[in-house]
Amino acid sequence: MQKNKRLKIVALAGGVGGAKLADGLAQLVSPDCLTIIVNTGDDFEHLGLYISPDLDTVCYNLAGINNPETGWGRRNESWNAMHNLVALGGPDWFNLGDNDLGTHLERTRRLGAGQTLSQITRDFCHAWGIHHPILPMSDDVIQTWVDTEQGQLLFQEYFVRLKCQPRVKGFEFRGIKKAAPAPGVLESIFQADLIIICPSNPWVSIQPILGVPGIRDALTGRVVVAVSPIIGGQALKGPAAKMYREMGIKPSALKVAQHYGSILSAFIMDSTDQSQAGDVEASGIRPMITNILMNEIPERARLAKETIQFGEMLLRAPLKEKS
Ligand code: FO1
Repeated sequence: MQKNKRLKIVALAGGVGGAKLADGLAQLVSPDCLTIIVNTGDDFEHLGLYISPDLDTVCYNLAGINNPETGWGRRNESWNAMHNLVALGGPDWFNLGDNDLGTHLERTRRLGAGQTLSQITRDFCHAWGIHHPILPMSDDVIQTWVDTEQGQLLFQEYFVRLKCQPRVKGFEFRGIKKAAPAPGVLESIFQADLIIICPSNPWVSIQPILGVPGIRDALTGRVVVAVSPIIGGQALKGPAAKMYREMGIKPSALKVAQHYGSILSAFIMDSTDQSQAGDVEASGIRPMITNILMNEIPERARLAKETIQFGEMLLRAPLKEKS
C-alpha cells in the first residue's frame, strides 16, 4: 500500500479497539508522520508490579506480538508463573502471562530507577522494533476510578475482577488536574494536520486523554475525526454501551458524536447507523459512513486508509468556523 507521507497525523487510542486502528494507521503512514498518544488511566499496581495495559496493548499490536484472541497480552503465551502464584494462594483474577511478565518486571524496575513512562515506552518500542512514536498521555500517575453502586472501584477491579457488572454512576481520573502532557504530546498535536480519535471507550479511554491539562485546548481549531466505538447501539468490545446506558444515555453512534461534541470536525460511523447521519450533521459534526468493523488484520489498514482519506477531504474543504 502506498506509504502516505503527506499528512502529519496524531491518533488518540485506548484499549483493544484503539490499538487495532492505530496498527492500521501505522501500516500506512511513516513514523515521521504518525504519533500515537495512549491512555494511561487504566494503569495500576498489581503483585507489586506497575502495569500499563493500554500502552502494552498498543505496543504489542504494532509489534505484531499481541494475542489475537484477547487483543491484550502476548501471543504464544505460557502461564507458569501465574499457575505457581495461584497454587501458593496468590490472586488469580488478573492474568499475567510469562512473556507479558517480562514487560511488567522491567517497566517496574525502570520506574523504580527514576525513569519516566515516556523514556521506558521509547526504549521498549525500540526493543520491539516499533518505529512509530507511541507516547503515554502523561508521565504523571493518573488513575481511573469508577463510581458504582458498590462504591468507587479502581478501573481494573471494575473491568476485570468484577467483569464490568457493577452499575456505573460516574468516573474520577485521580491526579489528572496536576498532571502534565508527556513530552512531545502537545508538540505532536500542534504539528498535526489531522487528529484521529480511535474507536476506544469514550468514557475511560478517550476522556482521560482529553482531560490531561492542555490536550483538549490543543485540539481547538484542528481537524479532528473520531471513529465510532458503537455500532447498532452495541460496543464492539467492552463496556462502552453499558456505561452509556447506566449514565442515562441510550447508546448510539449519534450519542458518541454528541459526547465528543465541538472538538469533532467529523465522525466516522458504520453503515448500520446510516439513519443517524442527519442528526450527527445537525449537531454540527460531518458524518462519514463506512464499514468500521476491523475483525481481520487487512480491515485495520482499510479503515485507516478511509479515515485518512476522509481527513484529507476535510482538509481540502473550507472548514466551517469552529465554535
Ligand atoms: N483483561 C481481562 O479481561 N482479563 C485479564 O486477565 C487481563 C489481563 C491483562 C494483563 C495485561 C494487560 O496489559 C491487559 C490485561 N487485560 C485483561 C486487559 C485490560 O484489562 C484492558 O485491556 C484495558 O485495561 C482496557 O482496555
